[in-house]
Amino acid sequence: MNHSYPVLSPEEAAALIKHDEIIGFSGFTPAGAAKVIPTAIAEKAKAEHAAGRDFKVGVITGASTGPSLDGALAKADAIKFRTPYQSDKDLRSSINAGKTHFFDMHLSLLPQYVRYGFLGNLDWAIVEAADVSPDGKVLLTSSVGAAPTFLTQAKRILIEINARHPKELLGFHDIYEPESPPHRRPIPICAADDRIGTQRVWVDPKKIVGIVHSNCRDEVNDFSPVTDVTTRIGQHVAEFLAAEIRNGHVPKSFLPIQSGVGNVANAVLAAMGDHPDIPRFQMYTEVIQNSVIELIKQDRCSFVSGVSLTLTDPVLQSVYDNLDSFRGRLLLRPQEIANNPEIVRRIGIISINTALEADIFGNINSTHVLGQKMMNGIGGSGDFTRNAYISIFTCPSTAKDGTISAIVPMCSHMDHSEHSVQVLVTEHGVADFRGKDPRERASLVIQNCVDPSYRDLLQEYFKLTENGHTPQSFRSAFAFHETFLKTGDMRNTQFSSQI
Ligand code: 0RQ
Repeated sequence: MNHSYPVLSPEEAAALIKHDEIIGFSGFTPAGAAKVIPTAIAEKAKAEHAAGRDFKVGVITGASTGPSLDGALAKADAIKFRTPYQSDKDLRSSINAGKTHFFDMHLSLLPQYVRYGFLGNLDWAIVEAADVSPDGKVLLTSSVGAAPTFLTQAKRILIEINARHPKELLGFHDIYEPESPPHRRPIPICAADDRIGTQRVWVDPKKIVGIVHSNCRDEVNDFSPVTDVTTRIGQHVAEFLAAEIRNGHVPKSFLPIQSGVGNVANAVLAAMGDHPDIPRFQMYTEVIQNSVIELIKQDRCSFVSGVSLTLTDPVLQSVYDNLDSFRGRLLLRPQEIANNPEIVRRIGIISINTALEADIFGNINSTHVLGQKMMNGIGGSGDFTRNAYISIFTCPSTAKDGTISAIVPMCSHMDHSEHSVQVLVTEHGVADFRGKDPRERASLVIQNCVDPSYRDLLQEYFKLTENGHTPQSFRSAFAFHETFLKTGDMRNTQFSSQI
């Protein structure tokens, strides 16, 4: 049956939302996020609080969103809980002040958590779209994320039609939702460019209670310019992979690449494009950042499957102005499919993600600054790392003008264990952990990856105890972190001679 949907103002839409309800918002790093309705919900929350009434909602998204969603709701103290990933500075402050309940999740798991009811029943899906047909077919915008699951699972739906996104995006999405166990079948993707689903999300049009028109930019921040350090990291990754082709570990035709989020990942991809021995390649990734579009334009990348077009305004516009040249080379999928361990293992993805901190044995902290403060979240890094053909982590060897060593005796928080991490790369070089025991790993990291200003200290730590399979000193394992908190510089560390 065909429906015509009521057109609402953002305020009229926000008026429908009640205290304590749970909302699934579209949005992924932060492409395709709903924007005008969440901002209006934040205003409603402020008015409710001023009138002495409680008003907080559960906020679930695909991944991070920008100031109009996470920022506005955090500033209005309107978030009851938040998952699975964030990067807005106001929300981050609220989380780290202990005011917002945030739980950090592997992104591939979020949609099935919603379907299984682990997070409670979704009252609303609030989703940005380029178009919606009278029979309930929703054309998503610059990301898919978890929006299909929110749309199918929520009791009621509000759609933001954002005029910034052209209707010609039809054909750039591949929407597929797996059945729940015990009825789940194999996900039939055997190559990065396989299509298995529909072009739009199909919903019951009776659930759509209104549409709101908007015209807002995606709130993607600029990337930091490539630096000498990030270029050297990228060159080491590219050289390592070129050698893996030469020595026969990786097929000559190469394997699909997954690349993480942030400035370092952006620079690493650019360096891969520049390396003469890396063949034209495909990507099966999550976040499609600016450098990926450049690789497609240079014809270094033949096909990219991802979840979101996390592009700065001019780069997104350059894609929209030339949609036909990207058609058939760019595909957006749900995070549940893009990050699915089954597919990552089957198609042999080479994963490249960024660490905040690594320890000398190859454990990785991607999320917590000095073990306590949440940065963004684990995102998809675990989905890919645990299942990759080769899992690589990159990071600059130091942070904050050298006062922090990114390589420490023991990670202050652990996201990826030594069992899943195969290669560590800094601007100084590569540590290849495959087939190495913990002592061998530590020697490699200290020799190849650590900044020279920390090399002697880490060597001294490693020699403190000769005992055990993984030599550790309980007294000194966090001496770097303690020293930084006391003096502002890890280089002042003095280890206790007692273990
Ligand atoms: O601080 O912002 O104050 O300058 O951390 O560091 O070097 O700009 O790194 O932008 O590449 O992001 C891990 C955060 C790296 C990102 C992380 C400080 C440093 C700087 C940022 P400033 P850079 P990037 C799939 C993959 C987890 C999710 C993931 C991330 C700021 O990649 O969130 O991988 N990853 N998903 O100074 C204290 C240290 C530090 C440190 C760096 N050891 N201690 N501060 N910094 N190291 C995609 C998704 O899932 C969405």
